[in-house]
Amino acid sequence: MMLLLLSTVAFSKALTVNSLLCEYQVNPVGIDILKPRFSWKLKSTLRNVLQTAYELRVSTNAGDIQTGKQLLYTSGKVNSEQSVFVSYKGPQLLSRMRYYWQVRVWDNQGNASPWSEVNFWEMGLLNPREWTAQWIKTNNLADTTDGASPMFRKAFDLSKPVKTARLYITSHGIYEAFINGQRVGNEYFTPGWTSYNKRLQYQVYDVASLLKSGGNAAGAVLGDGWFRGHLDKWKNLYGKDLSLLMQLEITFTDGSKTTIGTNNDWKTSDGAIRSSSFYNGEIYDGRLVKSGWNTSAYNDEGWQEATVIDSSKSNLIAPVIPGVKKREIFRPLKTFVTPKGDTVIDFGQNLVGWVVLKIKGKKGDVITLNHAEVLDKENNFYTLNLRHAKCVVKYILKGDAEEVYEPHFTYQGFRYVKVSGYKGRLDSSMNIHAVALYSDMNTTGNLTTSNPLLNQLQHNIEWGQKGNFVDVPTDCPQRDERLGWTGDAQAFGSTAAFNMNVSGFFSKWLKDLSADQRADGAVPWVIPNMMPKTSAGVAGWSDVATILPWTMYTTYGDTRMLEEQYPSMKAWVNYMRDQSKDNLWNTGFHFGDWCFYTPSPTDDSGKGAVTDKYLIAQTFYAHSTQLLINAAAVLGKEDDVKSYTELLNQIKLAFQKEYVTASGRVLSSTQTAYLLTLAFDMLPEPQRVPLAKRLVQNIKDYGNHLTTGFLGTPYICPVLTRFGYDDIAYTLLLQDTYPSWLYPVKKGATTIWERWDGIKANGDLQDPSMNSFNHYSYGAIGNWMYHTMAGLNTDESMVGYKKILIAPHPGGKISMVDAALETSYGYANSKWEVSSGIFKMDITVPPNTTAKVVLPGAARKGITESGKSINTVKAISGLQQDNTDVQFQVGSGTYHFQYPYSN
Ligand code: RAM
Repeated sequence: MMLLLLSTVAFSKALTVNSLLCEYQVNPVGIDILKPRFSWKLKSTLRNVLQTAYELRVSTNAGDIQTGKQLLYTSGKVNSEQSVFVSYKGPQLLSRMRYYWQVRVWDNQGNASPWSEVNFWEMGLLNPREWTAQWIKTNNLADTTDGASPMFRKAFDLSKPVKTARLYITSHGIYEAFINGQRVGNEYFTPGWTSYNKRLQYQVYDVASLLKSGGNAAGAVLGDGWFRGHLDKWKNLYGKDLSLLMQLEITFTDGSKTTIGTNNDWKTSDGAIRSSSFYNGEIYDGRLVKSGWNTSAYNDEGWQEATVIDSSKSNLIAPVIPGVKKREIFRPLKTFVTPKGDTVIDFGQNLVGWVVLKIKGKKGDVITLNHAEVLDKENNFYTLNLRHAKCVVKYILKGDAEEVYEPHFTYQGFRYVKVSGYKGRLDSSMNIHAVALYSDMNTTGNLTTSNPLLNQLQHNIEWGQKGNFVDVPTDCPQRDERLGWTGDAQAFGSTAAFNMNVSGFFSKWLKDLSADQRADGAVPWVIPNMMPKTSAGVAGWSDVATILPWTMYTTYGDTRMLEEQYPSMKAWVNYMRDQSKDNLWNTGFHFGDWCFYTPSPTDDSGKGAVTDKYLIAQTFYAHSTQLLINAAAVLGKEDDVKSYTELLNQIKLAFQKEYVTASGRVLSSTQTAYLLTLAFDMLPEPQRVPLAKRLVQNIKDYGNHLTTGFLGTPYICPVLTRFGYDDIAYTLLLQDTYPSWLYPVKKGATTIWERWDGIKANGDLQDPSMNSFNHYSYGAIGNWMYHTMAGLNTDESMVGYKKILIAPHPGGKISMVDAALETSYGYANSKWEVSSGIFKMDITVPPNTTAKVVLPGAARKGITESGKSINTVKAISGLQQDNTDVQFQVGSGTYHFQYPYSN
């Protein structure tokens, strides 16, 4: 009887588990993590749900796992609330093996979930010796940067039916692979950009469905990519030769196996891609297409033998996240002729990707596409700000009935496309469209307000992120730069983590940071580092080494990542310590508060907001040390906590001695100096409030404008809020004259600009040598918009949103803010609305989390939840009236609060 009862409880539908992840992916094929971690989400119709236990099981056979027999590993029932990053603890995992897993959970309401659906992960090649394929290159002497793309092919016969087939592939340069004429996978610019000499990713594809019995062919085309293409003023940075490593492993239904690997049996030639580079674009000659070159029937007599080269395989790694994929499609908004006579298409959005053509014409006709982000004052096509990047795509027609073309190894940042040479009609939305390409990350955040300008700002922040998260976080996506600038990434990281799931994206990039960090601890300006070794170790840029791991840890609760980055974090802090004299870091080159406000054309009255670079260095030295201490505490490194806490005290004392006057003034008298001093607690408690007053005065002195650059901007609204100046924070947020966030919005921006005045008030464009219209740094305000305006964040006491802090700060005459976030536990929502003296607050707290809620401007007795007194809600505890707020803890579920409110 007892048993029967238990089993009825066990299959209650009130609780299910879904959204299974292995590491950062759903069903990853080809990982090399030996202790992968599992995450799942609970789904429940009830309120106040916490997981009390879980059970995991793993099998190498999908059928067996369902029966619970012949399991490779079972965790047994583990009493734990952990549902994110739960580590595999079973027997050693083997190369190539696919593992199936599922999970079930129990909750605090007496429910047990059924077993989840079965997911899987598959291991890559764990030992470099398992690569029997050889690196091959073309022996065409004309094969150089900007030259024609080399192609490789191999025909082979399969006489038995195929059971499984995997393609393991990487390249020096970027590749597109084909089997029997079909493109393999849906990723672009593979194998992606990493610190190639130390870490080169390979991809694994399930290609069984592309094979057939009889004649087959495998092939690949290579492009310069990051490997030998132009990067800044350099090229051939990782080598001069493009090469390919491709290993096709086939298992037949009878259990026998065969491997087709690159070697000197492979044939090579070139074809239609005459030149292809990220900065310059692509030249494609349709007349030179070698039709069917990647099929078995093709006659490759004229092709040469590929040359085997001796190149390392010991740097090969499996990716932790998928690469760049095609995302949104844009149809032309309008096509027009400029005053200079150019035919231009406006796609309505500054996007990053390319244009797809579907056209008809005569053989040999040339269509040229130029790309631009903006038009100039006279509405002419403007490309000066692209500097040396040509951004031109040229397509030479074959003369077929209809030709479809898109570029291969290039991408452009553009809103406008100038079309020349085309004689057909461009007005039909069918024949030309643009497609955005960026790293495959799930959108997690959604923020809407009652203010359309703020909604456009949020849109611009999101598109700044999409356009610049192209395998690595770049500063900009259009000019001859597009590099992994560290300062920009540290400024924007926390905002990025609201908009999209960036945990795998940044964990990949942070590994490259560790790989490229100098032996003395200096962190390069850009990651992957392609600059001289001396381009390293600057305040506010190199600090990405501590800031980003900490942000990722607090957002996603990824302790292993923190542990892996810890040596890098510590090395960076030690570098600053080693540079310092008497605990003061005041040497070396620094970028300072990049792109801060300066009046133009002259600065006679000294309004330029120049912040002393060494003051900045000292504050970031302290900040990084603090984050190192935080990480050490999480990881249980008590000795480090102790010694770096002592160091931190010395750093702050040295700061006070050098940069703070007896009356509490700080050198320099700029917003950024005040902000960094306050944000990083550089002053003793009693001096902070007076300094915050100076900050506010300074903002007023500039007519309620910010003057901050890349380093100060992320802190301005958070610091104002912390010291009780929400009103000033809102004034800055809603300011729409230069310099401000809404000024570009009013000028028609669809992305975040590099400079506060990329387009000046009179319509003139800023200095073309530095005027990107897609540079996400200033988008760092997004963090405050989610965190404070909407009031949605993780509670610091339980990171990764295990406990959520819902504490909105209404203001700025905004009547509605609605922020939703897909956390690691599920959907969280904070929506507030003020109208006719009533404050409405709708919140959703995902299962297996709790929230601390702070209702602003509330009196306890006036609050209702779903129409009933708040006192009657069971899931609420610890109700407490503060000065003007009411706070409490709440369990999972959706709640609708309402109370009288006056603002
Ligand atoms: C510029 C980049 C980047 C900035 C550095 C200092 O070239 O665009 O945004 O971080 O310089």
